[in-house]
Amino acid sequence: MSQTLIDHAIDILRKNDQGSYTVPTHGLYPFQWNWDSALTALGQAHFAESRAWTEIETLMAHQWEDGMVPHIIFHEEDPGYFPGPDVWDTGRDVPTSGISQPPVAGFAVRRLFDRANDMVAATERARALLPLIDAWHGWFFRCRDPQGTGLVALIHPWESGRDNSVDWDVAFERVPTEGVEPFQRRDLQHADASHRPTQAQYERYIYLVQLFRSLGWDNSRLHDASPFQIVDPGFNGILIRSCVDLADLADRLGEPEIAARNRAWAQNGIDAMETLWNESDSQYRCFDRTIGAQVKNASIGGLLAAFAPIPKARAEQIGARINRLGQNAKFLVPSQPVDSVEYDGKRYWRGPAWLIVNYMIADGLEQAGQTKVVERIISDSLSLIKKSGFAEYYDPVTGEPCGGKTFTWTAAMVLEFLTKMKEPA
Ligand code: 9WN
Repeated sequence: MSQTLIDHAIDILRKNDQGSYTVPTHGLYPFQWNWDSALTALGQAHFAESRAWTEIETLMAHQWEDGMVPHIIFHEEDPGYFPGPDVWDTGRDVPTSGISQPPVAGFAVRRLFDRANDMVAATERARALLPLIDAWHGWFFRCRDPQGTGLVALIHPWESGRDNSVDWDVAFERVPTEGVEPFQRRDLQHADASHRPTQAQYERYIYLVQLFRSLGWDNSRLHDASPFQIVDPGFNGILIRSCVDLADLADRLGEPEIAARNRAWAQNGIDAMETLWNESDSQYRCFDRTIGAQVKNASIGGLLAAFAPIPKARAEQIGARINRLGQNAKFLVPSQPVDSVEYDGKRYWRGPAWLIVNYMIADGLEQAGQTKVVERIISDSLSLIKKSGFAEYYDPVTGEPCGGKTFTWTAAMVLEFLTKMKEPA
């Protein structure tokens, strides 16, 4: 069984490979996405080590002069996706979007390096990526944390990677829709409307894009100008983990300044993360920076923070919380608790389980010694694949496949999980 799954996963990664970057899935997402690529490289490394490095190099080749790494790179024209390059209008030679995405590349590069068979190539390629990722981290702390709190804010739900999370609902009410240019969504041609964000959410997504565009995509202005500023523990957990991993790599590659800088960012972030802890939920919560208050919701964002080296006691509490969530979710980890009023088991980030998030939570909890819950997360993830194939995400109660099919990062995570866990025959 394992070998069949491995062959299937490799087949998907190959079919979605465009040569120097990989599309998340044909049709629905026909370009390169930022955190998709970083996690995809981990899967590629199992059968094509050099190609894995290329995936991240292609992403970083489109970094902006200010350090930002865009969330989409529009390598080729494709009218099948909205919003395309004309809506973003960022003025790049190869068009890109104008916001970023969870910076998981620092973690991915370190993992590629640790596992490399060709150490000469790995050293050379990691050394070239190191200053680029360092500059990206610096960009986040400069442009998304201008007050120096230690934690960065998202200024668009697409930046979070968890586009329609319940976490954004209240803050999103404050984003107006007046002046939004008429548009036609393309996602509904490829996926079931009941699995996707609503029209009202899309209008606000586009309002923010238009606002940032009107400010010339000047990142020294966007944070303060945005009516949407959310500090997400999951996003910050990814950034912190990438800083820690980049620092370790920098030490090994003889770059002490990069190491020291990233270690300091990580430590500040870990200290500040404590302000997001919510004792009654036994997990972290988002913080709405525009009004200065915690978001009253306990989503997977507050669990994903465990990807960072948070205090052991916090990791234990999160492990226990995930176990409790597993009492009414057959398949861990639901992106929104099944017993919450807003839960919607098929609608994207409002309930479904995602393998990439499972992977990052499992990895962080494993480092914290939470073996039992990690085993359940991995076993549930593989059960979903066996039951429903390589989907974009899954209903955590029924296991039904949702969103896009033959999905790249899902396949990459299966290769990762199968190397961690011996399946029963
Ligand atoms: C917008 C590609 C991306 C993921 C995101 C996921 C979804 C895009 C969309 O697909 O977002 O970036 O158009 O819905 O939410 O996490 O990177 O797989």
